[in-house]
Amino acid sequence: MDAGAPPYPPLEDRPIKNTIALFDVDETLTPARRTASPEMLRTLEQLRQKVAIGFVGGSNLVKQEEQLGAAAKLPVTSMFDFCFSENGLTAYKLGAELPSNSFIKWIGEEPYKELVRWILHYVADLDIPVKRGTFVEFRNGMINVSPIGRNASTQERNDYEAFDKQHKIRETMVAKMREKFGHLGLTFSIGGQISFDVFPTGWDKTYCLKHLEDEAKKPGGIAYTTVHFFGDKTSPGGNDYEIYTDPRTIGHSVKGPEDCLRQIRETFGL
Ligand code: M1P
Repeated sequence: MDAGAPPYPPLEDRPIKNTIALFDVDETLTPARRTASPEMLRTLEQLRQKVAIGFVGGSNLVKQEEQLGAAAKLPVTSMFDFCFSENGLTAYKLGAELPSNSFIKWIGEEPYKELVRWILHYVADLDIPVKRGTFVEFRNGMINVSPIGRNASTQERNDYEAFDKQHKIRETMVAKMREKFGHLGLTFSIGGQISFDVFPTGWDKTYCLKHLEDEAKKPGGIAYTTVHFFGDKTSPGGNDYEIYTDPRTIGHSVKGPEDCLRQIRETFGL
């Protein structure tokens, strides 16, 4: 998507106007935590001429800006009709913010402090090869917990991911948290390489579908009757699983950005 990208038809004039294509970000539109390829950006541009497009990511908007917007030298909110950050807890339609929701308001300060206290104690006692900084990242709609810390470099991430697969650090921690904090109605979701997300049950990626349903209720709004979703973590426990299996979507499981490109072309005849 360069500066001279063609304008897009208004949503109501898209050739297939009741259809939207939604994409996960990491390992679907981009390699994990890296930027989208020019080919991916061009393909999204072509697709947007036909149907509405959106992304739905677990990360916050700043990271999606780095991964998608920076690659295109455009604000990410101008590249997609719908931007759903933090599973849609922060949402934009055509560059304008939609109503948001907050994790801290939902959980309350005291239970939150108890949660963080437990996490930091647990991480302190973990014996893993490397620890960096930011073990709990506080976001609008969730917290993100990382045993190695979010300040890990790319190499440290890759090494940790392999270590975690072998020693099941995150899986074990999540199982213990489910036991300890099950009563709070939280979901624990391992979506990336070094961390897991914690959010109220139901605030998974299906949360963004509420925004689409709201569209139909607006005067002259569009009812998105066909919602395609493309994601890589579509197995049980992965952070794409719920939306991938939701009866309101047509799920496409991808093996990475190359495979995603292939499936977009095949699905939409590009
Ligand atoms: O989008 C998948 C995940 O990406 C990041 O995970 P990690 O840093 O572990 O690779 C995080 O932003 C996480 O919240 C998100 O679900």
